Amino acid sequence: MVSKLQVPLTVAAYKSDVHNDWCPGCGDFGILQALQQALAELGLPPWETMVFGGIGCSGKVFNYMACYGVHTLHGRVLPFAMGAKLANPDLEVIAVGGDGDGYGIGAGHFVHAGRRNVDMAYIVLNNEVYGLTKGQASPTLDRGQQTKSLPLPNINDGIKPLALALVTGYTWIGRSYAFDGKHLKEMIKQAIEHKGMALLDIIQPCPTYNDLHTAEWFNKKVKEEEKSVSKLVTVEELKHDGVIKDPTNRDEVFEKQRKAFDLIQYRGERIPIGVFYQIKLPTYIERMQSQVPMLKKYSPVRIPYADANHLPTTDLTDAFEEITF
Ligand SMILES: Cc1ncc(C[n+]2csc(CCOP(=O)(O)OP(=O)(O)O)c2C)c(N)n1
Ligand code: SF4
Ligand SMILES: [Mg+2]
Repeated sequence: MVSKLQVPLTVAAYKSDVHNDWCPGCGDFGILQALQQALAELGLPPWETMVFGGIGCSGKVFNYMACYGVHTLHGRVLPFAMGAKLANPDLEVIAVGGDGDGYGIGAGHFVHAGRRNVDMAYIVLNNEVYGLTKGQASPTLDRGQQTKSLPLPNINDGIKPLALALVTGYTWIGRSYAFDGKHLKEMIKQAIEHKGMALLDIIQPCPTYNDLHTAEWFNKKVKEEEKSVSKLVTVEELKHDGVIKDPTNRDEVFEKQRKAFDLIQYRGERIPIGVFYQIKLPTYIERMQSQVPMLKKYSPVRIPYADANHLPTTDLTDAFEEITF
């Protein structure tokens, strides 16, 4: 269990002095700031927090944070992060990557992370393009859309990541927006605090390559009335409560899954944000502990492998005999 600090932590405690090379106006800035604020408000010590990065502009989030972190391989942020959490459940583990990273090349890991339900948060910065490699269509760009790097409109359908998360077992599923700092910070806090695998998909404008879904498009100014009309609507405004009260009640689970699915497919003028689905189910570690009782006492990194005389605590004689003969 990560210890919560009594003294207030400031956002500055999570800021690194690494030079930031994101483009001006990139939605990633808002997400980085909200993540640092969320960690500070939760009082999670930077030395017990690990942020893993995928490959892409989004994968650099951890570079700009003063906590432990690993820049992983393209599409492999989840196995790295899950491995760290399983080895040392005392760490707060957060994986941060892009839509190309997680829903494209990393799609296989995305599916299996759902059914494992490791206790961690996965934050996806969804800009519908491969930003770092100059704006090719990502798996979330819809058919017929043509962003500025595409010579012709996209011929593939876009996938719905939240729907994929719903059918593969993610136990907390939410969406937020990069430039709604208040909503985003609260959603990040909830995803981190949820005990199980949380997916937070964040709509992230990429002003350099996605010229269709810009910050202006999401928050359109109506000139005559001089006011902004947001494209976003909260699930609460749409009268949806996705939190399962009784995980053993199959009727409740199916009904809330069905409603969450309807909202994910929502074809209204506005795009829903918020928590679509949340259920409390045993985590991977809890299921492991029921089979390997020693894990209740020790996390894997703390299992004593040798006694005071430096002799191994495990008798490997039988195993060696099997290997030799
Ligand atoms: C195995 C492999 N294939 C391809 C690449 C090239 N590559 C680097 S980043 C990237 C796409 C990143 O897109 P996304 O995950 O959406 O992140 P963004 O830059 O949009 O934040 C690709 C294809 C790579 N680094 N490794
Ligand atoms: S290319 Fe797009 S996603 Fe990458 S830093 Fe620039 S604006 Fe952000
Ligand atoms: Mg992207």
